[in-house]
Amino acid sequence: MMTMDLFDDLDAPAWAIESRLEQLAPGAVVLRGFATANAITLLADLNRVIADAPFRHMVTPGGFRMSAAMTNCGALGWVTDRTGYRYDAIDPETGRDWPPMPESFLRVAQDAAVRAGFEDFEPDACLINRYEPATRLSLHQDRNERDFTAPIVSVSLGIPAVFLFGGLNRADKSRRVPLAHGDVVVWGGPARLRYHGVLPLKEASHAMLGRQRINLTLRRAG
Ligand code: MD3
Ligand code: FE
Repeated sequence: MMTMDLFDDLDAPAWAIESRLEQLAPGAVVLRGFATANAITLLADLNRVIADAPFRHMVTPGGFRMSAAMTNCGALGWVTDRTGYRYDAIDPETGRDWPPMPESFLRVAQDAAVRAGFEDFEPDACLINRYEPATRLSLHQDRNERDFTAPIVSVSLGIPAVFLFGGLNRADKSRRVPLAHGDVVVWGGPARLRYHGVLPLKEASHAMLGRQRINLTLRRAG
Protein backbone atom coordinates (compact mmCIF):
# COMPACT_ATOMS: atom_id res chain seq x y z
CA MET A 1 0.00 0.00 0.00
CA MET A 2 1.33 3.43 -0.95
CA THR A 3 1.00 5.09 2.46
CA MET A 4 2.81 2.23 4.18
CA ASP A 5 5.62 2.45 1.62
CA LEU A 6 6.02 6.15 2.40
CA PHE A 7 6.22 5.40 6.11
CA ASP A 8 8.72 2.63 5.53
CA ASP A 9 10.98 5.03 3.63
CA LEU A 10 11.38 7.33 6.65
CA ASP A 11 14.33 6.60 8.86
CA ALA A 12 12.37 7.02 12.12
CA PRO A 13 9.64 4.58 13.18
CA ALA A 14 6.03 5.81 13.09
CA TRP A 15 5.76 6.02 16.89
CA ALA A 16 8.76 8.35 17.01
CA ILE A 17 7.03 10.76 14.64
CA GLU A 18 3.65 10.62 16.42
CA SER A 19 5.13 11.56 19.77
CA ARG A 20 8.03 13.78 18.61
CA LEU A 21 10.56 11.65 20.41
CA GLU A 22 13.89 13.32 21.11
CA GLN A 23 16.81 11.41 22.55
CA LEU A 24 18.73 13.70 24.94
CA ALA A 25 21.37 11.10 25.70
CA PRO A 26 21.49 7.30 25.82
CA GLY A 27 18.55 6.31 28.06
CA ALA A 28 17.01 9.81 28.21
CA VAL A 29 14.04 10.50 25.94
CA VAL A 30 11.89 13.65 25.73
CA LEU A 31 8.31 13.34 24.46
CA ARG A 32 7.24 16.91 23.73
CA GLY A 33 3.61 17.57 24.58
CA PHE A 34 2.92 13.91 25.34
CA ALA A 35 0.70 14.72 28.36
CA THR A 36 -0.98 17.85 26.98
CA ALA A 37 -4.20 16.11 25.96
CA ASN A 38 -4.52 14.55 29.45
CA ALA A 39 -3.67 17.68 31.45
CA ILE A 40 -7.22 18.36 32.69
CA THR A 41 -7.61 14.81 33.97
CA LEU A 42 -4.12 14.79 35.52
CA LEU A 43 -4.82 18.07 37.34
CA ALA A 44 -8.25 16.95 38.57
CA ASP A 45 -6.62 13.80 39.96
CA LEU A 46 -3.79 15.89 41.44
CA ASN A 47 -6.37 18.01 43.29
CA ARG A 48 -7.73 14.85 44.94
CA VAL A 49 -4.21 13.80 45.94
CA ILE A 50 -3.37 17.16 47.54
CA ALA A 51 -6.69 17.26 49.42
CA ASP A 52 -5.41 14.13 51.26
CA ALA A 53 -1.69 14.89 51.30
CA PRO A 54 -1.11 18.64 51.05
CA PHE A 55 2.03 20.18 49.54
CA ARG A 56 4.67 20.93 52.16
CA HIS A 57 8.26 22.20 52.23
CA MET A 58 10.49 19.41 53.48
CA VAL A 59 13.83 19.93 55.20
CA THR A 60 17.09 18.40 53.98
CA PRO A 61 19.38 16.41 56.30
CA GLY A 62 21.59 19.55 56.35
CA GLY A 63 18.69 21.61 57.73
CA PHE A 64 17.73 23.55 54.59
CA ARG A 65 14.06 24.08 53.71
CA MET A 66 13.50 22.90 50.12
CA SER A 67 12.21 25.67 47.86
CA ALA A 68 9.97 23.28 45.89
CA ALA A 69 6.86 22.20 47.79
CA MET A 70 6.33 18.43 47.62
CA THR A 71 3.88 15.65 48.21
CA ASN A 72 3.50 12.03 47.03
CA CYS A 73 1.01 9.42 45.96
CA GLY A 74 1.31 5.68 45.50
CA ALA A 75 2.38 2.93 47.89
CA LEU A 76 5.61 4.76 48.77
CA GLY A 77 6.49 8.44 49.11
CA TRP A 78 9.86 10.16 49.05
CA VAL A 79 10.55 12.13 52.21
CA THR A 80 13.43 14.09 53.67
CA ASP A 81 14.00 15.40 57.17
CA ARG A 82 16.96 15.98 59.51
CA THR A 83 17.52 12.20 59.68
CA GLY A 84 17.95 11.68 55.93
CA TYR A 85 16.24 10.89 52.62
CA ARG A 86 14.08 7.79 52.27
CA TYR A 87 10.88 6.28 50.87
CA ASP A 88 8.12 5.70 53.41
CA ALA A 89 4.61 4.19 53.16
CA ILE A 90 3.31 6.76 55.67
CA ASP A 91 3.00 10.51 55.16
CA PRO A 92 4.80 12.00 58.18
CA GLU A 93 2.48 15.05 58.11
CA THR A 94 -0.77 13.10 58.42
CA GLY A 95 0.34 9.74 59.85
CA ARG A 96 -1.67 8.05 57.08
CA ASP A 97 -0.81 6.16 53.91
CA TRP A 98 -0.08 8.33 50.90
CA PRO A 99 -3.09 8.69 48.57
CA PRO A 100 -3.33 5.99 45.91
CA MET A 101 -1.69 6.55 42.55
CA PRO A 102 -4.35 7.93 40.18
CA GLU A 103 -4.94 5.75 37.14
CA SER A 104 -4.31 8.79 34.90
CA PHE A 105 -0.76 9.20 36.31
CA LEU A 106 -0.02 5.51 35.86
CA ARG A 107 -1.34 5.45 32.32
CA VAL A 108 0.63 8.41 31.02
CA ALA A 109 3.81 7.12 32.70
CA GLN A 110 3.48 3.60 31.37
CA ASP A 111 2.60 4.80 27.86
CA ALA A 112 5.63 7.11 27.85
CA ALA A 113 7.89 4.37 29.20
CA VAL A 114 6.79 2.03 26.40
CA ARG A 115 7.53 4.75 23.81
CA ALA A 116 11.01 5.03 25.29
CA GLY A 117 11.56 1.27 25.22
CA PHE A 118 10.71 0.29 28.83
CA GLU A 119 7.92 -2.27 28.55
CA ASP A 120 7.35 -3.34 32.15
CA PHE A 121 7.44 -0.13 34.15
CA GLU A 122 5.38 -0.60 37.34
CA PRO A 123 5.81 2.59 39.39
CA ASP A 124 4.92 2.38 43.07
CA ALA A 125 5.72 6.00 43.93
CA CYS A 126 5.00 9.41 42.48
CA LEU A 127 6.83 12.40 43.91
CA ILE A 128 5.00 15.62 43.07
CA ASN A 129 6.99 18.87 43.02
CA ARG A 130 5.42 22.33 42.95
CA TYR A 131 7.52 25.26 41.74
CA GLU A 132 6.71 28.97 41.70
CA PRO A 133 8.83 31.66 40.07
CA ALA A 134 12.33 31.67 41.72
CA THR A 135 11.93 28.09 43.00
CA ARG A 136 14.86 25.83 42.09
CA LEU A 137 16.10 22.30 42.64
CA SER A 138 19.83 21.90 43.13
CA LEU A 139 21.89 19.31 41.29
CA HIS A 140 21.33 15.81 42.73
CA GLN A 141 21.07 12.13 41.85
CA ASP A 142 17.94 10.03 42.47
CA ARG A 143 19.40 7.01 44.23
CA ASN A 144 17.03 6.17 47.10
CA GLU A 145 15.21 3.65 44.89
CA ARG A 146 15.93 -0.05 45.26
CA ASP A 147 16.17 -0.97 41.58
CA PHE A 148 17.98 1.32 39.12
CA THR A 149 16.95 -0.83 36.14
CA ALA A 150 13.50 0.84 36.26
CA PRO A 151 13.30 4.26 34.59
CA ILE A 152 11.89 7.45 36.11
CA VAL A 153 9.15 9.18 34.13
CA SER A 154 8.66 12.92 34.66
CA VAL A 155 5.60 14.92 33.57
CA SER A 156 5.83 18.73 33.43
CA LEU A 157 2.69 20.88 33.78
CA GLY A 158 2.25 24.65 34.02
CA ILE A 159 4.90 27.33 33.58
CA PRO A 160 8.15 26.38 31.85
CA ALA A 161 11.44 25.50 33.51
CA VAL A 162 15.01 24.90 32.45
CA PHE A 163 16.17 21.46 33.46
CA LEU A 164 19.88 20.84 34.13
CA PHE A 165 21.06 17.51 32.81
CA GLY A 166 24.50 16.57 34.07
CA GLY A 167 26.68 13.49 34.02
CA LEU A 168 27.48 10.65 36.40
CA ASN A 169 29.79 12.86 38.46
CA ARG A 170 28.63 16.05 40.14
CA ALA A 171 31.40 18.08 38.49
CA ASP A 172 30.48 16.98 34.94
CA LYS A 173 29.25 19.81 32.75
CA SER A 174 25.47 19.99 32.52
CA ARG A 175 23.23 20.74 29.59
CA ARG A 176 20.20 23.01 29.81
CA VAL A 177 16.95 21.45 28.59
CA PRO A 178 13.80 23.60 28.46
CA LEU A 179 10.69 21.75 29.67
CA ALA A 180 7.19 23.05 28.96
CA HIS A 181 3.62 22.14 29.87
CA GLY A 182 2.84 18.62 28.68
CA ASP A 183 6.42 17.49 28.15
CA VAL A 184 7.23 14.00 29.42
CA VAL A 185 10.76 12.73 29.94
CA VAL A 186 11.84 9.13 30.48
CA TRP A 187 15.18 8.65 32.25
CA GLY A 188 16.47 5.11 32.31
CA GLY A 189 19.34 2.80 31.52
CA PRO A 190 22.65 4.67 31.36
CA ALA A 191 20.90 8.01 32.16
CA ARG A 192 19.24 6.78 35.34
CA LEU A 193 21.94 7.95 37.75
CA ARG A 194 22.92 11.18 36.02
CA TYR A 195 22.99 14.34 38.08
CA HIS A 196 20.14 16.75 37.39
CA GLY A 197 18.40 19.83 38.75
CA VAL A 198 16.13 22.73 37.85
CA LEU A 199 17.24 26.37 37.44
CA PRO A 200 15.28 29.06 39.30
CA LEU A 201 12.00 29.51 37.44
CA LYS A 202 11.30 32.79 35.68
CA GLU A 203 8.21 34.82 36.42
CA ALA A 204 5.40 33.47 34.22
CA SER A 205 1.75 32.49 34.27
CA HIS A 206 0.02 29.48 32.72
CA ALA A 207 -3.63 29.38 31.63
CA MET A 208 -4.43 26.30 33.74
CA LEU A 209 -1.99 26.60 36.64
CA GLY A 210 -1.25 30.31 37.09
CA ARG A 211 2.26 31.00 38.51
CA GLN A 212 3.08 27.35 39.10
CA ARG A 213 4.94 24.44 37.62
CA ILE A 214 3.94 20.95 38.71
CA ASN A 215 6.26 18.05 38.04
CA LEU A 216 5.17 14.46 38.57
CA THR A 217 8.01 11.93 38.81
CA LEU A 218 6.90 8.33 38.73
CA ARG A 219 9.33 5.80 40.12
CA ARG A 220 9.79 2.19 41.08
CA ALA A 221 11.03 2.79 44.62
CA GLY A 222 10.50 -0.47 46.50
C1 MD3 B 1 17.45 12.50 35.26
N1 MD3 B 1 12.57 16.61 39.68
O1 MD3 B 1 11.92 15.06 41.75
S1 MD3 B 1 12.25 15.81 36.74
C2 MD3 B 1 13.09 14.97 41.35
O2 MD3 B 1 11.50 18.95 37.36
C3 MD3 B 1 13.51 15.85 40.23
O3 MD3 B 1 10.85 18.52 39.36
C4 MD3 B 1 12.86 17.57 38.67
O4 MD3 B 1 14.64 15.83 39.88
C5 MD3 B 1 11.64 18.39 38.43
O5 MD3 B 1 13.93 14.19 41.79
C6 MD3 B 1 13.35 16.95 37.44
C7 MD3 B 1 13.35 15.01 35.71
C8 MD3 B 1 14.23 13.92 36.25
C9 MD3 B 1 13.85 13.08 37.26
C10 MD3 B 1 14.68 12.04 37.62
C11 MD3 B 1 15.89 11.82 36.94
C12 MD3 B 1 15.41 13.73 35.60
C13 MD3 B 1 16.26 12.69 35.93
C14 MD3 B 1 16.76 10.75 37.25
C15 MD3 B 1 17.92 10.57 36.55
C16 MD3 B 1 18.28 11.45 35.56
FE1 FE C 1 15.64 14.10 40.79
